[in-house]
Amino acid sequence: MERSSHHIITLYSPIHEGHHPPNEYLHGHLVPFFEMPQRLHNIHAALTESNMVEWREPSLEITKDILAQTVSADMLDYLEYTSTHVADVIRADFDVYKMGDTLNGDEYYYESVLPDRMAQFLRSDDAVEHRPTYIFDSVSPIGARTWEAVLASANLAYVGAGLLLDGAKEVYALCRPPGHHAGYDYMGGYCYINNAGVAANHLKGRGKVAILDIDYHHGNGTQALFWDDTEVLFVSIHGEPPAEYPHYTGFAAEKGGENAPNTTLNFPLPLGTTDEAVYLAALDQALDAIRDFDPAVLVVSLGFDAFKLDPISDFKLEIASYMRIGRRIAALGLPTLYIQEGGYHLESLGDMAVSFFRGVLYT
Ligand code: OKP
Ligand code: ZN
Repeated sequence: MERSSHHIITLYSPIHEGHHPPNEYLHGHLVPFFEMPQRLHNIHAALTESNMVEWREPSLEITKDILAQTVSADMLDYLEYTSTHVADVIRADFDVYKMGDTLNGDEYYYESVLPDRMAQFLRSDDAVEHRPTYIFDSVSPIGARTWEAVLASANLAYVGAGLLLDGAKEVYALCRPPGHHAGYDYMGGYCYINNAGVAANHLKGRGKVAILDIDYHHGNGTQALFWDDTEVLFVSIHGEPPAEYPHYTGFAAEKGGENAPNTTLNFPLPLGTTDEAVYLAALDQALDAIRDFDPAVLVVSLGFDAFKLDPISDFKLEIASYMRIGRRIAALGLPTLYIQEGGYHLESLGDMAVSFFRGVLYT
């Protein structure tokens, strides 16, 4: 094994800390919001100690114009407005429950309405005064500092892509909130803007782009963004639908739109997959498909939730599995942007990040 001498450029912004929804709803109980700031603090501390990374805190380059390639302008406006006026937006709901005087500005707007895009009988010409909806579940709440956190997160992906365009070999965008469940005009699953999508759209200037999504959950948003795009290959390994979230996508039969057949490739694996060999065999097939596609660059949606102790997931990978995964991905030899997605076992997140990037560096 050859020891490589360089550090991995790692992009980070502390602005994510302002986005900390208080809880999720679980069958009548409130449980902690699993997608919490401490996740990144633990990864940050472990990587700092490992001495493998070069930290950078890039300034904001992303703009609404740049984002318009990946996200509907109306949804961006909705997200910004809801975040910056959150108390106004939820006041009427609180008043109905005679709770108006409990508002303190620290609330989060939790969507509880079907997104417009799923409302098949809603017609614009008979719309009365109507506030559009874009969020497909109750785990992408919007608070006063969500907008700036989401922008900062997408910015890391965008700046990371720019560094690859400038010749960097690998970059890690330590994004939070994650992005892969967000589509062009919908948000959900802790996600608001699709960071991998923002990066891939930027990288398309360089040539074909492959996206490998190894988060435990299917990246439905990323898949949808590039569904009919011949220039972008989307490959995902995840807990199988319909059992696993997001439940309705990620079947092996989903292979791309009619103009772009076989540019989507899904590897749904059974819940409870305990055997690393099963996972690595799927990964090897995924990597073969990427080689065949012959992309100029690779984007990895990097989740750490396939780990055996992850509280909301059901694969059984070990910490050391991540080193093997990192080594295999890096062996492709492609300029690669790693984008943080999920991973919720707080105590192990740092160890997984270190393990993964050891694999990447010591190929
Ligand atoms: C985000 B990422 C509702 C459960 C919702 C959402 C999981 C989102 C995962 N009962 N769980 O892909 O890590
Ligand atoms: Zn996930």
